[in-house]
Formats: sequence, C-alpha cells, structure tokens
Amino acid sequence: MRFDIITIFPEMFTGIFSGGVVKRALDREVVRIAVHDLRDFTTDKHRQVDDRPFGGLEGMVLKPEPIFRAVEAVREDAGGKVYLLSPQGRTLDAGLARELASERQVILICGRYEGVDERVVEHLVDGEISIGDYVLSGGELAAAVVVDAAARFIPGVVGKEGSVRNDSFAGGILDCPQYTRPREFRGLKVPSVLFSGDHKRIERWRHKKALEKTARQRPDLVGPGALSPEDRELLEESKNERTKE
Ligand code: 4FV
Repeated sequence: MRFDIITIFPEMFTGIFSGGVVKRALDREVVRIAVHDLRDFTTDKHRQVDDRPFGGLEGMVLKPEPIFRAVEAVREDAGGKVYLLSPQGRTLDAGLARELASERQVILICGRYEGVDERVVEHLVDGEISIGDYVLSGGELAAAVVVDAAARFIPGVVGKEGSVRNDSFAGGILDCPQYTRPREFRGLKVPSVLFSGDHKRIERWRHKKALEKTARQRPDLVGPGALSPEDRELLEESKNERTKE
C-alpha cells in the first residue's frame, strides 16, 4: 500500500515516520510513503502556490494548478484515491482508517493558509478527511495522523495482529486497562485477577473493565442497541458491584 503526501512543507515529515511501527513497516516495505513538495509542480520562477482570494476575503488560498499537476503526476493509476485534509471533511475514525488501509494508493493533499481553491474539492478529490472539529495551521499533522492510523490496519504493520484486534474501537468500545511491573507501586496494587492464571476469568474481567471505561468516558459508544445482551448484562453486573461497594 502506498501513501503520497502533497505539501508545501515536506520537511515536516522527515521525523514523523522515523520510529515505531510505521518505520518498521517502511523498512519491510509493507507500506510506502512518498512526500511531494507542491512547489515542484509550479511553472513560474517564483514557484507560486498561493494567491489572494476572490471576493476580498482575508488571507491566502492554495492555487488549483499546482495541486492538479501534483496529483496527476503521482497518481499511479485510476485506482489511487485522493483526499484533502480539511475541517469540512469526514471525521477520521477506526472505520475510515480501515477503509483507507484497503486501498492500493492514497494521495493526501495538505491545505495551508485559508485552504485550497474549491475546484480542487469539486473536481479532483474523492473526499475530504478531518481529524477533528478545530482549525490547524496546515493539513500536514492531520495527514500524519491518517497515515499512522490507517497503516496499523495493513497486514504485517503491527507485529501481533492481536493487538490491532484489541485496539480501542476495534470492538466498538475502548481498550481495557493495562498493567505491567512492578506488581505494587507506591502502595498501588495491580488487580490480583491478572495473576490468577485463569485466562477465561482474566478475559472476562478485561472486557468488563473496557465496558465500564467506555460507559464512563464514551457513553455515545454504548448507547441503546450498541451492546450485545451479554455485554449489557456485564455492564449491569459491574454497576451493581460498584453500588454495593
Ligand atoms: C484540518 C483538520 C485543518 C484548515 C485551514 C489547514 C486547516 C488550513 N485538516 N483536519 N481539522 N486544516 O484544520 O484536517 O489550510
């Protein structure tokens, strides 16, 4: 799978993918990431990529020509999907990340200034992606988030596939609490069930804790109909336990 990132600040990406699972995936060529300088797709001596907005608004807007040329140059074939990072986009979540990971090529356009000429949105991209309802100074950080989140769904990127399966949101709920040594820290003990060796009991405890945390911190994820009857029961059970405490 290949990501192509189009930006006026290619240097911002030197460090981002130089560690962790994405770096390992790059080394093993499970995924390829190419970063392209938008200015390389200008034709004037000033390598102009932006201009003043028509209609007298403040700020500057990225011009359409360099963006169209860049996408047409890097798109391997018609199968390459093109996305603009923008606050107007579909909010990134595990579902969208998994979808992107199934593409052969994903081209990400990083906006800057007030944004890009609307003809890019209307006539070039397959869609817009937002990483959240706030305004960034550029799309670069958002592009890095999209690449990192999607890459984890590419087989072979995350060593133990199991950990992707157990990731938050993979089962529609948040992840279970994790503990490591020391068994006691400043009097704070690791729950003894984790030393019981009873894997079924441990798995049930973990799932219950994940449900509890989700109900507490993301009630939107455990709304009516969102949980299986078993999970609903497990959640009720934990509620009763806590009321007894
Ligand atoms: C953004 C977001 C975002 C808008 C104007 C870049 C900025 C500037 N991208 N999710 N939120 N982009 O704020 O993806 O061009």
